[in-house]
Amino acid sequence: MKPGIEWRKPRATADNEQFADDLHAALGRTPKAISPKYFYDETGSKLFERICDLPEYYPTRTELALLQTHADDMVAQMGGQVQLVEYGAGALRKVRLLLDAMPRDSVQFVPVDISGAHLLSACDGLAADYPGLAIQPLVADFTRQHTLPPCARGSRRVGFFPGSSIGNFTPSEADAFLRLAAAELTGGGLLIGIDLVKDEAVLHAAYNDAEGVTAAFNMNLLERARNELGAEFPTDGFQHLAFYNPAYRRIEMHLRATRPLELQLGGEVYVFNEGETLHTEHSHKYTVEGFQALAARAGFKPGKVWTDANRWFAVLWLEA
Ligand code: AVJ
Repeated sequence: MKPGIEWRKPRATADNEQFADDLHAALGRTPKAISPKYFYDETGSKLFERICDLPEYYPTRTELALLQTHADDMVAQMGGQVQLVEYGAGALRKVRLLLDAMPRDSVQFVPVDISGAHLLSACDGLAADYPGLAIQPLVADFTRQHTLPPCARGSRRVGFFPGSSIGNFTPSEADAFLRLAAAELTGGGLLIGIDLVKDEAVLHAAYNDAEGVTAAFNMNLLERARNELGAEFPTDGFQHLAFYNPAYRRIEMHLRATRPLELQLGGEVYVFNEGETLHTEHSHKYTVEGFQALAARAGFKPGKVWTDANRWFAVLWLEA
């Protein structure tokens, strides 16, 4: 396998035009709602990394510990030569724990992320720390049709989807993603992290941190609209709202209008009543059994499961 970073030209999936179209659509519907993928510009990606280090935000820490303890066992499920595809790669922190357990020349690493500049600088850092590792970053929205580099002969393609990022999807979106993944990973498998159903107070604190980093992360969506699309709205017009919705077993994040107000975007005026929200994210929580059933319907065969003593988080191996 050819070592070093090979740069694949991004397709125009994450540009301003798409953001503008989606934001218009989001503000025009009732209730107002937008995809959380628009959190992740450069600033948003950095804020998310700060969230991962917050004392209240247990998922990152818990999953890192699982990867640390069980990397050998996880890698053993994957088989010899692999093309390792990380969906929503971000800072490339977790994958290092897997790479440390794999012979350098047995893996072709394909990190996929929507945030191009952020992905490339993360790849530079990874290449410096893992000389000789073949890295082929792909800037793309992995929920849409995308083309992975060809998998070398004799290699299995293995997906890595940590962080419970799948929680951002509704169950039907999760089903669609898992079907797409099962198709492109056929003959290999998927290593996926999921956040488990737990005490509501623990969940609530994780999305309402004392330092207000999660609030800034949520508000960054409006900052992007202002800076990139010229949106106009009162600066103090919105506040962060995050709560657990037990009926759907999910955390919901919203931007709530603190008073009746208008948001102008590209010649359109969108009205918010006092207390009305723009729904920005949901973060679904699962049981191991519930998630395995969802994955099985999408074409995976559930395998090993690793979980912490509190059963707050789980990493699952799924055969494709
Ligand atoms: C990246 C989707 C897993 O849902 O916990 C963290 C994003 N939002 N704090 C999550 C997030 C607010 C995170 N995921």
